[in-house]
Amino acid sequence: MQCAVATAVRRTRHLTSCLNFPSRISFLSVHQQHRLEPRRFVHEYIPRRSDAQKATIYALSTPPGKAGIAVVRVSGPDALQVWENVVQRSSHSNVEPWRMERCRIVHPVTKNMLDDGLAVYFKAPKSFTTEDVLELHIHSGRAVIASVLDALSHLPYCRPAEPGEFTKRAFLGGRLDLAQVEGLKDLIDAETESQRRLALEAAGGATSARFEELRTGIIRCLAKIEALIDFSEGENLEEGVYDDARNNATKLLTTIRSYLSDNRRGEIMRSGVRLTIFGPPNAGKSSLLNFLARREAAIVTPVPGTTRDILELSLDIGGIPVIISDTAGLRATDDLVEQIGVERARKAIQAADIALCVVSCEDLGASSELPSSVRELVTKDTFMVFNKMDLLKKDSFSVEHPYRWMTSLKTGQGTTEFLAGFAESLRSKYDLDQDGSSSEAPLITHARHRIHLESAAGFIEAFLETTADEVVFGAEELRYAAQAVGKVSGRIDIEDILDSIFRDFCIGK
Ligand SMILES: Nc1nc2c(ncn2[C@@H]2O[C@H](COP(=O)(O)OP(=O)(O)OP(=O)(O)O)[C@@H](O)[C@H]2O)c(=O)[nH]1
Ligand SMILES: [Mg+2]
Repeated sequence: MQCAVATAVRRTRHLTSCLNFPSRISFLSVHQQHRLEPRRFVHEYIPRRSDAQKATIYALSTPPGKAGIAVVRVSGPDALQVWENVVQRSSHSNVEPWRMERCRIVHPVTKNMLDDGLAVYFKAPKSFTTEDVLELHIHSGRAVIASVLDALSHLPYCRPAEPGEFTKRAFLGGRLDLAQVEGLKDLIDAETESQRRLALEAAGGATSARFEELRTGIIRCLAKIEALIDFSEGENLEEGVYDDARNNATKLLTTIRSYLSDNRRGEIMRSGVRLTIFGPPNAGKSSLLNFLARREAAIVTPVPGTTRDILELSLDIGGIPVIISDTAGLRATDDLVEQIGVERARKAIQAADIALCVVSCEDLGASSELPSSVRELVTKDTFMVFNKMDLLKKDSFSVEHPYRWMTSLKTGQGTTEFLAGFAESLRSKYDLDQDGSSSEAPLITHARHRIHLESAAGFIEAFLETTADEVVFGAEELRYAAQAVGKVSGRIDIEDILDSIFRDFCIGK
C-alpha cells in the first residue's frame, strides 16, 4: 500500500505541475486562473553553498574599544590553518576542538607576539556557522585589536567578513532558520525585559516550531487531498477523506485567524509601543515627557506654543519599550510654523498605538468638559492626564474615563500613582505580567510574518471554497498555503515533509 501511495504522490505531483502550462490554464475559469497565479512567484529555496562561502572570513565579534576581552572570530575551511599561523602554544599536541587554550597570538609573517590570550577551535559542523571556526580571545584595546586584524589580513586565504556574514552562514548551513535569525538580531537589539524574552523565544526556535506545526498541519490536509486525486477513481478509498481535510483546514484557518487578531502585540512588544502625547497648548505635555524621561529632554516654558516639532524618545516603562512623541499644543493659529507643528501632531495621534491627552485642570469647562480643541480626538482608549491639579480650585472633579489620572507635574502630586497606573494599563493592554513577560508569547513579531500568515489564510479560504469535484485546484491552494507559512522560517520546500507524512499515511485515516 505504501508503495502505491508513493507512486500516487509522484503522479499527483506531475499532474499538479502540469497545471502551470498555459494550455491547461486556458481551460480554467477566470477565478481559477487567478488562484493559480501566485505559483509564478513561489521560488523554492534550497540552501546551497555559494562561492563566497568557501572563503574563510574573520571579524571582531565584540564592540571595539577598551574592555577586558575582545573576541576575533574566524570561520571557513581554512580556520585551522589560521590557527597554525597565528596561535602559538606551549604544547605540540594536536589541536583539541571545543577546548579553550592559553596561547600567544603572533603575526603570521614576522612571528612577533601580538598578545597573550586564549584560543578555541570549533570543528565543523558543531559551530555557530556550521563551518570550522576559530575564536581568538584577546585584550580589548584599540592597538591590540588592530594588530590582530592586520595580522589576519596577511593570510591570502582570509578576508574580512561582511556585516551579518557569520549569521548568514549559520542560516545557509541550516543551523538557524529565518525566524531564528530575526530572533537573534532582536535579542542583540533588546533593551527591555519583554523584548529580551520575546527575542529569546524566537532565537531558540520556539517560534519556528509553532510555525512549523501550522505548516505540517496544512501538509497533512494536502496529503489527504492528493491521495484523493489519485485513488478516487476505481480504488477503494475510505469515505470522508475530503470532509476530514476540510474540517482540519477549517481548524487551521481558525488558528491562523487567532494569531492574526493579536492587536499586533508581538510587533509592538518588539519595536516598542508608539505613544503620542497631545493636548491643548501649555497643558504640561513637555513637562510630562521630561518626567517620564527623568531629564530635561524637551523645552518647557510658560509660553503657550513652545513645542513646535515632534520630539521622540525611547523609554522603558514597566519593562515595556515605549517610543514617546511630544507634540505641539493643538490650537488654531496664524503662525505658519506652529500650523505645521499642529498638523504633524494630528498625524502622530493617528499613527500612535496609544494616545495620551494632557489637559490642564484650568482649561476644563464649568461642568468639567474637555476643551474643544481635543474633544473630538479623545476616545475611550485615550489615556487622560489632568495636570496642574495644584491650581484646581473646585473640590469636585467629575470627568469619568477608564484611563484617567490627576497630576501636578509642578509639585509631584499624583505622579507616582500615574506612573504605576499607566505601566499597569500598558501591561494589561498588551497582556504582559508584572516583569514584562507574557503568559503566551505572541507568534507574530515581524510584519513579514503577518504578510505570510495572511496569505496562507487566503489560500486556505480558497481551498475551502472548492468543491469535491475540484480537488486538483484545492490541492494547489493548500500547497500555496504551506509555502506561505514556510516562508516565515525560510523552509518552503515541502517535499521532505510530504514524503515523511506519506510514509505512514494510510488511505482514509
Ligand atoms: N502650576 C503648574 N504648572 C505646571 C504644571 N506642569 C507644568 N507646568 C508649567 O506649565 C507651563 C507649560 O508647561 P509645558 O510642559 O511646556 O506645557 P506644554 O503642554 O508642553 O506646552 P506647549 O508646548 O506650549 O504646547 C510651564 O511653565 C510649566 O512649568 C503643573 O502641574 N502645575
Ligand atoms: Mg511642549
